[in-house]
Amino acid sequence: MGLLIYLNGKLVPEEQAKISVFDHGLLYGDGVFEGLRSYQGRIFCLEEHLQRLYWSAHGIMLEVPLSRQALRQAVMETVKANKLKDSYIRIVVTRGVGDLGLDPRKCPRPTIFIIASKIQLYPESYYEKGLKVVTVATRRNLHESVNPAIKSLNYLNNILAKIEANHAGADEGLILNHAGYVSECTGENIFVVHGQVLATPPVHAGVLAGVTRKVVMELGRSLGLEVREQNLTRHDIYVADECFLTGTAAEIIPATSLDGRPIGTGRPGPTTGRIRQAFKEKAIREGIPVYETE
Ligand code: PXG
Repeated sequence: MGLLIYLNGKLVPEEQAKISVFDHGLLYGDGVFEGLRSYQGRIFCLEEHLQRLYWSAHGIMLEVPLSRQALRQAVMETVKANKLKDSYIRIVVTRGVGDLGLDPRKCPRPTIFIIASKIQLYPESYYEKGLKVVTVATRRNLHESVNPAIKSLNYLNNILAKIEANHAGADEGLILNHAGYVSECTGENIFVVHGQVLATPPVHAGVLAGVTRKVVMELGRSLGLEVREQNLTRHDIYVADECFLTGTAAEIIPATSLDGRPIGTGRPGPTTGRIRQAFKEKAIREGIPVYETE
């Protein structure tokens, strides 16, 4: 059976969930999105994701056509309608249908849809052996252009980086910013472990303020690590004890080589393991319940 998709206020079967070819989300990538997960019937970090969606929309002067309360409800209903316990949820808001010009004033009504489904970016074995990462030539976009802190539908920069990584035979691409500092990977934030220090680039290095990133920083502190947001160079990763990537879809995944050089022992390290375990426990404990009768 197909999925039920929330589209502009209604739940419709996926075959009927169609978008106009005049939608500016499609014509120009004019829109924003979010990706969330539910674990055991609880939506993890729902408020943080909603907040970022409204900020992303505000950043491109797009009005989300639902109040925060109504959107929260719509997300819950979409998960419920598909009877999902462990799910990946995508919320997309586009500028809506307009004409063939790019002027957003010609788009009177934003389009909104929510897909509740599943996602697995990497097979389970990759979480045990770690990812091969290569530095790509594609640079992170400047803040003065589409700010990387906006989760917009313009992901071509990230996709080009992913293609470069694919061509190099790697699992992920490390993207540097224009100053040559580390920003993030194509759809994940990056962390390094040096002794008792857990470090990740600051948002101003051109990274998305990842929800998983924030949770991991908190978990790091509660595990007694010194957590720093600081500029990192590739050298900092080459000489790290451990490295891992974070994202809602990928969760926490070890990175065990960069540019063909093993990181640390070349195998996932103990600190990454402790953080992964703490994350799993928090995720099932703390989400917002979708099904009241539990
Ligand atoms: N950086 C970027 C550029 C992202 O797109 C993250 C970091 C992690 O953020 P959260 O809040 O999820 O911890 C993301 C989110 C994919 C895919 O297929 C990845 C994202 C979104 C959609 C698809 O890898 N990542």
